[in-house]
Amino acid sequence: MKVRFLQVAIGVLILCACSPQKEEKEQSPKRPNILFIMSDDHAYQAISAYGSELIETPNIDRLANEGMRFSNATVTNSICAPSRATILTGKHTHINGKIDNLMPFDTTQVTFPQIFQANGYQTAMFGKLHFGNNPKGVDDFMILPGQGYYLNPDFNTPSGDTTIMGYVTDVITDLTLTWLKEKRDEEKPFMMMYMHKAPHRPWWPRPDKFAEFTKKQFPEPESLFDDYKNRGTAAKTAEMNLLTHMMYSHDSKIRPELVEKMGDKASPKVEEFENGFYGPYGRATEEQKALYDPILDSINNWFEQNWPSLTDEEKMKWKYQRYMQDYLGCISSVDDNVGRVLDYLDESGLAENTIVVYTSDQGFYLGEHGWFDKRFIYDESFKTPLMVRWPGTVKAGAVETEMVQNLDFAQTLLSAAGIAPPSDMQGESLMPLLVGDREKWDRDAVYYHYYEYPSVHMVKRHYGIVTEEYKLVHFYFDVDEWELYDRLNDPQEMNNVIDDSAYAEVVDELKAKLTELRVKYKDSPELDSLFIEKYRSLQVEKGNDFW
Ligand code: SGN
Ligand code: CA
Repeated sequence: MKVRFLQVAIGVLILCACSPQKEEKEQSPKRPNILFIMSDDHAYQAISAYGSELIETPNIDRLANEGMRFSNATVTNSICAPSRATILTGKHTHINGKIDNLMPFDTTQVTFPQIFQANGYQTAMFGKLHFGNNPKGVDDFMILPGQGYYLNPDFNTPSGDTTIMGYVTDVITDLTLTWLKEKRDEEKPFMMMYMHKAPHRPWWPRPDKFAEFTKKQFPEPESLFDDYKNRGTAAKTAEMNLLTHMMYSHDSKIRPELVEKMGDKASPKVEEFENGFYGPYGRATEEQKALYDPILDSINNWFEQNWPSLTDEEKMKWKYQRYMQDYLGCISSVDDNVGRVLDYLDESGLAENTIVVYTSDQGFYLGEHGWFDKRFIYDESFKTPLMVRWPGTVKAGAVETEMVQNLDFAQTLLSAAGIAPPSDMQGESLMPLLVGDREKWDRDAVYYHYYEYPSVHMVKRHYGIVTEEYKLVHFYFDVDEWELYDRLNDPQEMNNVIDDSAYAEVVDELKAKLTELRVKYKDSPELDSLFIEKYRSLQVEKGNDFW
């Protein structure tokens, strides 16, 4: 109780300390608006500005062409709610407590929208939060409960719950546009968080995108058939391989009845398809089903005729294509909708004084290492897209290669708005990089810590240090294994060189540096053990059978 009171008191103090004097408020009518766009699981490999060979994303690319693209933006803990907690608090997850999707978020903590609100900004949030509680510090919000639905989504709002018919990416954008057009207070700058559910699993595109993308074939990544040789136990035991863990029905849209008939072991029983096939399809109206059915029929007919004779290699290839068709179909809608919002900013004249950020809550595997999902410190899930457009301040077409993190976002946005960030935030403002003053930036390593294990996809707990040249990782639970990757010579991270004597010195140096980083960010072996115990009791309480 005492601790709680203290936390609230500290929160109030922080809010007060950050409130500018009245004079300052009146003097700064030109404070920039902020439009923070975030998608869920949008891999940088699926953005053409990042050189994607899979899809064109002309609207998202505008932000790179007209602003700055960060080629080494990363997360501190590659999973949904922890990433969001880090973004909102500007703190590592072992400090804000949201170390995994399960752990409750302590809502007495200060989140950055509260600071904007206290400083005279009009604030709003639309879309996916995935926190288990409503956002604080926003004047208006409509958020999806939990993961939300692709079709005819439900929303939590300040005045109760509601359901809106349509496709989730379009609906979230409609809400955002309506707010900008009708609810915006022209006397105040705004800070809007526009957050997509797409392209989260189970990937369910809009009918027209489903029709369009199921006609396409995509280039395979080089490591699709990775056998995890020269890697540690964690890569070998993770359950996110397309062939063995991607489900025919839940993921590839084979009707559950057909999967049952085919007797496939990789997919659960029909009644377990709450989230998967019957999750989205079950919510479709008869009219919506009529649009999906012909395409589903053609996929299912092909599967019924051909699947029995496919080799494992052919099954893997087929699953990869189905995966990309649906995942990229979802992204195509995100791109169209980002375009709608950018067009409105142009038409309304808001574009000029609005900072637009595009990012994702983390990266994702698009078949690299044979995987889908995220969680690992390896590049595809460790990195995340980040583009910032700020006319007049950020040079158009700039590419920044420095290592930045989602940990830095809160301080960056606050600084951009002229608000002093609270001193206990753990990131760095990206302002020096945004204005091209790189000399003021001296970060040479970042820290990462993933916790959610044992859980879906079974990625073991690990922490690590990443520099431009190396990645040193410690898997510390269940196993005690270290891995080292030479990022410059082995960018695909296929060879763990921890035992290669040529790297002995590098390992010593990096281990020392990692210890320093753990101290700097206030992480420790004691906290590691505490979180294992907390997680174990939460899982047991929820009746989850991982322990
Ligand atoms: C769901 C997904 C998983 C995913 C987690 C976490 N399964 O459980 O594949 O890793 O969410 O994702 S599904 O039944 O929804 O397909 S997160 O983005 O929320 O962290
Ligand atoms: Ca996510």
